[in-house]
Amino acid sequence: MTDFGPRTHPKTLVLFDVDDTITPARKSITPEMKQLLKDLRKEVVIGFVGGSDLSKQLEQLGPDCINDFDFCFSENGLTAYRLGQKLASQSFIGWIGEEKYKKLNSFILHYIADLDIPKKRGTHIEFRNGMINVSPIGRNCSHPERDEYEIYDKAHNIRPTFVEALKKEFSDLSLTYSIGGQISFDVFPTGWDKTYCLNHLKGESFDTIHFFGDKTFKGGNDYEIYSHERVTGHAVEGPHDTARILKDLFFKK
Ligand code: M1P
Repeated sequence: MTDFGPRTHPKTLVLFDVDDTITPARKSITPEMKQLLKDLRKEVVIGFVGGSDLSKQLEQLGPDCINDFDFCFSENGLTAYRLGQKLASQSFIGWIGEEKYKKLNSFILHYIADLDIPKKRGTHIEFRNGMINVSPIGRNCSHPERDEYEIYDKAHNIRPTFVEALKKEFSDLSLTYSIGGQISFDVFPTGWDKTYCLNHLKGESFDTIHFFGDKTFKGGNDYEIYSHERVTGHAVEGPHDTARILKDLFFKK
């Protein structure tokens, strides 16, 4: 495997969730966090593993994020880059097949059509490489509308109820439904959670893999990787907390 270049701890990898771990939810990284990660990259090997697709991470982490991190794992690692080079991966449609996907897609669209919620905005299903993302309000909503929807969703249990209906209807499919953000949930084959990215590290020789995430509780989309036996997990309450722990772990004199 290619050398990562000089690092104080070349056998330590630090992986980060994105939303609410190194950026505010669906917002851009701050210059302070960007600098901290740049400094950290002199100490250890770094990567991110997000549920979102790469286009959103490019918006949030900057257009050069593929080169700012040693590993970029989008969609839990179903889209992956190592030192700026794309790695081979599987696809959701290849796994599920067109016929079963059509049934899933139609059920979701009918369910949303019948859903009585205050606002609907469009792009209710986002078809990605390694998963689909389903949003009752629709991904075209504005930032104030997403904040408003999140509160409504919590009060009326919209997404958990939706997920239960899908589990019942598609009990023959080995699918996982993950509520990782504010307005949507991800649907992917069971096992294609964030631990999927560890498959890309099999040929590497890290002796420590740290992971930082905010949704590390059971049911959260960081839970599986946070509690994985190969990983030292850190539960954080936001980017400020991530920064605090990083300074404590790697920059304390
Ligand atoms: O990274 C967490 C989640 O971020 C987005 O969720 P939402 O738009 O609901 O806030 C999505 O990109 C989702 O896929 C992802 O898991």
